[in-house]
Amino acid sequence: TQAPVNVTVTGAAGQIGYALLFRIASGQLLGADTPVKLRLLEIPQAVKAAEGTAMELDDGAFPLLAGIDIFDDPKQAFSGANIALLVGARPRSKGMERGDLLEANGGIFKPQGEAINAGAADDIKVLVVGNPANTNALIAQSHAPDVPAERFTAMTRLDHNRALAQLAKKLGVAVTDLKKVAIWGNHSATQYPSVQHAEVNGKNVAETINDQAWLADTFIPTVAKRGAAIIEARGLSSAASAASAAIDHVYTWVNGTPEGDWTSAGVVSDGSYGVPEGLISSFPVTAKDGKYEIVQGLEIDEFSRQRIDASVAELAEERDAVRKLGLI
Ligand code: NAX
Repeated sequence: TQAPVNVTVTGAAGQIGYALLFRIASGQLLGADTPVKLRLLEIPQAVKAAEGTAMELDDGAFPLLAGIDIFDDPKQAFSGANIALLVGARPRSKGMERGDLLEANGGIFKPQGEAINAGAADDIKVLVVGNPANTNALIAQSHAPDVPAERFTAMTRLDHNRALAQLAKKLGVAVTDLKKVAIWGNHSATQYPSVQHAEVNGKNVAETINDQAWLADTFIPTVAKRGAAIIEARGLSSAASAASAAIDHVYTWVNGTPEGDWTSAGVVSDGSYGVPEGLISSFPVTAKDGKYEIVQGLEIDEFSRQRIDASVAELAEERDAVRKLGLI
């Protein structure tokens, strides 16, 4: 049998952690042949709650779960990590300015980036879920100079999945009938869920829907503001759907995208599509041989151009703000 893969999860005692850890333990992150060892990172006050989750993981008697260790020190938690899911972050509290939010998160993602640099396994793959996810990923990446930059990614797969679900409903088809939907830019309200290249059973989605007003005024804001709608309905932010998207992001990264389709992920820009090099922005991406690659050569129409530029401008502002704060 295969040696266990070390999976480090931060924010393990939180809502997303509670949904995520059981899916990892059951083999859905890496596949049914791969045993996993969990390394949970929490702040000291939440270690006890993480221990409670670990007790329940034990009680699942998962055949693939080879061990659970709990830490409050990032250096230990990331030691030997093959996969790191950075879920724990500092939420925006009432009256908090963006600079304060970025600074608080810098205090989390800088030491985590350093710890990954110091002790993670050579094949480390990092997914940042904790918000502001793209910029938190940039902070961590910039403190891990010995790790190839492309190993740091930010999650927009939940936005991608939300877009698939909305389109499938509108068209009366299964999500599996849809291909080439894309999320561009920041995981925030400025994100651009694009159907410009999307296909439904081989036909262009925009032409099939034939309702530009619905696409611009209903579809895009529904996807971009879905997080707020979930909070309004549930009284709590998205958790199981976010965990599910994190599973999808890593599973795809390791196992690849199907021929003729792509997915969406926040990855380090190489300057493609006018997105400044180094920003961690969402793009349409394919995965092959354990690598995400930005889909190249797409024609970008005028509507898409404006939407992409607006979201990328926000990312550049966030980068400038964390640079000013000395966080990158
Ligand atoms: P919770 O508040 O339930 O859990 C967060 C956990 O992180 C807490 O247990 C806390 O103790 C822990 N934590 C805080 N600082 C830490 C540190 N330095 N090291 C380790 N652990 C630390 O939040 P939850 O609902 O689980 O959401 C987690 C994050 O995901 C939030 O930042 C949230 O905004 C973000 N989300 C991102 C999404 C995305 O699509 N990228 C969607 C869902 C979610 O909103």
